[in-house]
Amino acid sequence: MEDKIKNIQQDYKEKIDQAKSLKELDGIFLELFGKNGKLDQLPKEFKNLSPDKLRVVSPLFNQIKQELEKAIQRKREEVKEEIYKSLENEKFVRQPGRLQAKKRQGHLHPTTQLLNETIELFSKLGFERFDAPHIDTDEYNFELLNIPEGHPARDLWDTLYIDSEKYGIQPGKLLLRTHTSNGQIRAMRQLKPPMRVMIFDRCFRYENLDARHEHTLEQFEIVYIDKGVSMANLQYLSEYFFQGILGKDIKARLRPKYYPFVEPGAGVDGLCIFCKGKGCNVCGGTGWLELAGAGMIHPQVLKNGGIDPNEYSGIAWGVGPERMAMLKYGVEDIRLFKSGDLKFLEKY
Ligand code: FA5
Repeated sequence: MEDKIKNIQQDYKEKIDQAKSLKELDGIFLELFGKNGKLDQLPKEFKNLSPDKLRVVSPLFNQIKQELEKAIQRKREEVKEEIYKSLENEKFVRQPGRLQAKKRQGHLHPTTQLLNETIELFSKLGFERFDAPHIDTDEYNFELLNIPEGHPARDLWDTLYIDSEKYGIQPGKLLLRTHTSNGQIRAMRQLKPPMRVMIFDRCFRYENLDARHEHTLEQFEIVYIDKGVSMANLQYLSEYFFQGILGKDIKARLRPKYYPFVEPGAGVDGLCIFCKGKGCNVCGGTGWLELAGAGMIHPQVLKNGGIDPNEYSGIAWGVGPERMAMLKYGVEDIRLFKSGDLKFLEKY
């Protein structure tokens, strides 16, 4: 039995020394220690040995078993080391990982898409972008637009005021603009007629939030001043816009509506895109949806902008791109637009 154990030791020491791969070493390990492996089977034969013999054979067996196990482990480390060395000189070709290959493509936000379409429509008619500040004075947002302090019309805009005293400005005089109309007077003073401008971007209101009201909202407004501009232009431009965004069959309707900076003022309705005028739940059975506010610029506002109302007339027209996007894409709640919810945004 001792010879048998020593022979196994001899044979396998050589085999282990000559092994060149981890796979070969795994095979050797199984031959020795696996089920029915050479060393695994040996103890079965120990039962025939005398106790004296067993006292010699048993420790020898354990010693050689451990030696072979260690020899395999050592050789494994050597083989690994050689593999690492050989890889140092390899040139690697980078391939995209699975995540990279499936990189998600982003797209423009639905409100931005609608805003861009609107800008494109009016650019074709010669309207140019005019920027007005988001943080503005009471003067530009209200006073110069015929809305002096204490005027009841201020209630139309729930305003977020800034603690202006901190900045050395009289209290209540600094605010977050409530509408893009804050750019009207600046545009008039800077550009002089004839002029066609688009004022757009964010506005802010101290609103009770619901499915149609946001505190941070988009607006898009045009100001068109020239000789002989009339309500007919307003009707034409409203229909041009509705048809460009919502479809060729969407007519526009002007209804009297009060805004202090226009006279006459108009609520601009679009034919309901759902029932096409027949009357449904969305339009409250009227067949029309109010989509914009507009009117002929008030003579006093023209004067405030340095323009002679006897020589020129103008129209101002403002719409909420988010409300338009709700209609166009069938979105039920305006708050989804700024929710950052990717499941929602990916649909558009
Ligand atoms: C105005 O803000 C006027 N400056 C529009 C105007 C311009 C009138 C030029 C005359 C001449 P109004 O408050 O109605 O008007 O808002 C205009 C549009 O902004 C609304 O039709 C609506 O589409 C959008 N809007 C108003 N409030 C909100 C809100 N809280 N959330 C989302 N959209 C809003």
